[in-house]
Amino acid sequence: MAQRRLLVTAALPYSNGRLHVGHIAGAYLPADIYVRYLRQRGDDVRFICGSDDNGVAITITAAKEKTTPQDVCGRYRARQEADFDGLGIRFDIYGGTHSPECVELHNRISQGFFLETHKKGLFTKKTTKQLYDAQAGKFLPDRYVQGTCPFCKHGGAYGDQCEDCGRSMDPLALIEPRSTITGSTPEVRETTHWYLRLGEFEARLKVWLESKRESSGDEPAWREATLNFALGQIKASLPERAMTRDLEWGVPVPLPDDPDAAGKVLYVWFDAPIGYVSFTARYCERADGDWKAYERWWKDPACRIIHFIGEDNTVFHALTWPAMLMAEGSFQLPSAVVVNAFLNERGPDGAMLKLSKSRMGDDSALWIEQFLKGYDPDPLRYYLTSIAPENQRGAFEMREFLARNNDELVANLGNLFNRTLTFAKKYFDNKVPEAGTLADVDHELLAALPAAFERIGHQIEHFHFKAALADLMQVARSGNQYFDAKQPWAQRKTDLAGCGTTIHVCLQMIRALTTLMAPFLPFSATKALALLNVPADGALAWDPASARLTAGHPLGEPEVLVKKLDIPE
Ligand code: B3M
Ligand code: ZN
Repeated sequence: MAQRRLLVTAALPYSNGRLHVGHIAGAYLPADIYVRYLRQRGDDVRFICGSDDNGVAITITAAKEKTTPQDVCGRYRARQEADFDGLGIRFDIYGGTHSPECVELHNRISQGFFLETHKKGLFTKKTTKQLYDAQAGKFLPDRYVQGTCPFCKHGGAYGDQCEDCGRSMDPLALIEPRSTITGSTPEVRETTHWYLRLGEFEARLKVWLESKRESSGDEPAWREATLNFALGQIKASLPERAMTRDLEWGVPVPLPDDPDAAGKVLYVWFDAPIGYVSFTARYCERADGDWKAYERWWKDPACRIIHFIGEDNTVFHALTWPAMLMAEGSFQLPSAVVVNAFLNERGPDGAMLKLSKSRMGDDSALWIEQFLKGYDPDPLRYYLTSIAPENQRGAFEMREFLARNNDELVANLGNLFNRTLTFAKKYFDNKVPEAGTLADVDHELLAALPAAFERIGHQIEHFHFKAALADLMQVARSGNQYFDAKQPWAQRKTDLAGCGTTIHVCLQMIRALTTLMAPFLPFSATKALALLNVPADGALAWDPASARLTAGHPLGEPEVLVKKLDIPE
């Protein structure tokens, strides 16, 4: 297998709130599964994430919590990092667009990006009317203003985007706007900003997006919903968008000779995706002492860039960011933008509820922080992947989570490990018995393993994580069926060698399953290696030939792989 070079990113969470299961299911878990698989396969991959610290949302939280934006970012960032760590989501760098470690490099690269685009004449400098809160003495960009969406009539649309229909917004188009700072009705005043003429990129974006309908080489096609949404926006035509804001918090607009630029910063959706670049640069600086080495990832077509995001970020990753990259000109475009739909919560009465800060209580188990106090990470990784909103919205239900842990992870995957290992311990001196003479069914089962590596790998490559996991569970099920059919407990009394064959085959199966489950259930895979007494180093290579046990290999002490969870009445 040829080694490939890939840069994988997951959306940068705003550092003004906690993470819930919806965030994880949307972007971070699928990205982590993908990256783990690529590493097992032997690809050269870096996994980039960090906090989105700039922008209005953070300043609003700071005002509410009567503190500074720096303080808000620092606090939430630490909590988010702990959440990711607890779930086994491991980035090569977790940067922050305003974190002490990254802000200098981030500002420099973002400003360079802006200036290059400016030099090319792709911004229009324009004085326009904007909403202004006279009580607060502030212009009201983006989330500072809320009103009714003119398209879908959703009542809580923000000045930059309607989260209900996903369309990007002109704040002046909002029906009955109100300031989110003071609640007052804003007035209209004039201010000057720099607008990126997205319309000039429509034709190129269209060709590029159309090319993603089909897979090309080993680059998979994009999800249809993503393409339809993005192409639909182009069809309706892309407006020019202000890439600067009247705000103190953010990346200063780098036009020192222009008095109109004073007191302005770059729009958060301009600098946030550049965070992917600046964090890569910071990573390179840490790893090889040379921040410029980021170009090896961002400017070398031999590297492939994959963005994982939730559906509300589609406009920015499938249209604005690629247009920015085309405008600046020296970077390559992403190979794929992998978009998941929202995850809702299904209440006990079946009602679909939005996962949101305002609705969920502080101690809801759907906050990752809370969840990890009560449960291990793998059952959640399993459940979230099995209900992954890959093509439509999904729903989280606590009882279903518990039931699927018990009925699937424990009763299927865990059971195959358990029964095989206890049998080997009891009757084969805790060693791998000889394969002996293989009958057709034994052969078939062993021959199915390389095919499973191939198939599950292919599904992961194509971002079909849910299907890959279902396939993996099917492999485990076939192992249990084999065990049931062979009845080693009866075989043992009449045909000890045949019984050895059965256990040998089952051990090869659980050894293979250990590698196959590792992208999804990394903690369990590590434990499984210990149960099998296989040294961890290199043990999870995505290679059926190396995922084998030799006869006579001494096994570890049998222990339960997956714990049963209590289901409350
Ligand atoms: N912070 C939005 C979000 O968390 C935004 C993503 C930025 S990715 C460059 O939904
Ligand atoms: Zn709307």
